[in-house]
Amino acid sequence: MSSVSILGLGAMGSALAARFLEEKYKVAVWNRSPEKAGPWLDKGANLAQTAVDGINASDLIIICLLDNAAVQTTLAGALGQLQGKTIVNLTNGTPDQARKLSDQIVGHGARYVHGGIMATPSMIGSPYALILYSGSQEAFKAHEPDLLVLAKCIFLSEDTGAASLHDVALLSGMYGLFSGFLHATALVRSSTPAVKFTDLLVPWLGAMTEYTKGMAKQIDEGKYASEGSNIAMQLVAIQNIIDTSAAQQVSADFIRPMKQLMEKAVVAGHGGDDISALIDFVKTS
Ligand code: FVH
Repeated sequence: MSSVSILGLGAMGSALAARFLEEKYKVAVWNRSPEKAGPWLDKGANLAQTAVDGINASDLIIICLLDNAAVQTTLAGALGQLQGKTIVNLTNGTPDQARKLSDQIVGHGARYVHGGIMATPSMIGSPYALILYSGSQEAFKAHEPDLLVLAKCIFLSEDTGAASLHDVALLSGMYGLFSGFLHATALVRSSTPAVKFTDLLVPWLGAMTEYTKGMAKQIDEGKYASEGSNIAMQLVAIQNIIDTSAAQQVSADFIRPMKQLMEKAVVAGHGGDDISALIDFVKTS
């Protein structure tokens, strides 16, 4: 019987534990607040009283806590028990945090893989779930069959920070989408219910998502010359969005930073370029 230890039974850790239990793994679970383990003990999991007990219970340890500071605290008293273990940390954080944890854990004789979960808890185990990995490729390969129980896997790099970098980049794209959705919906809300508006918004965003592929090509080639929708024109149009927001009593906080970047680009002589040229204006050095 394959075995795994799950440290962390929040919304995501619980979904991970549930999935392994479904696949008949021997599952040890640990959570700072042990009462959260109840439902999983009923389904056959074993309670680890301490994080050290959780680490001792299996060779594969999956950690999913709120942040990497919590991971650091949790592992602080268990570093001596890590020899020969594989630690897969699926906690969201920065690339540097992942690299530092890796150095510390590998220094205690374990293999370290960091993962970025591109899924909500209810998606775990579904064909839509994806987890990005980086760190020890050898450990990833050894446990890939176990990790596939949770989601599709993509191993990015032996640079341990790569999964977190791509994770936060994808989340940034998601928050851009959410901010656009929320601002657009707020604008029409006085006349159109949000659900009805998605009939227009979702296909439009789908078309614009396709458009970003052409933008990506321009960025990779460093050639931004516009064939139709230049920044100077869009700067006028974005002011109309801001003015309409004021008239609709909607904050322009989501959209104003975009206008400011367009202004910078126009001042720097890029008014005739496509919006992809803004990539050079989001760099801070
Ligand atoms: N839920 C989601 O949609 C996203 C999907 C993508 C990945 N994220 C990341 O997954 C990590 C865990 O998220 P979560 O949804 O499980 O979060 P919570 O339900 O809030 O559970 C948090 C767990 O962390 C434990 N914890 C917090 N602080 C500490 C600490 N100092 N020491 C030990 N454990 C700690 C907490 O324990 P307790 O409060 O129950 O005692 C929960 O087990 C996260 O990185 C997301 O960004 C989720």
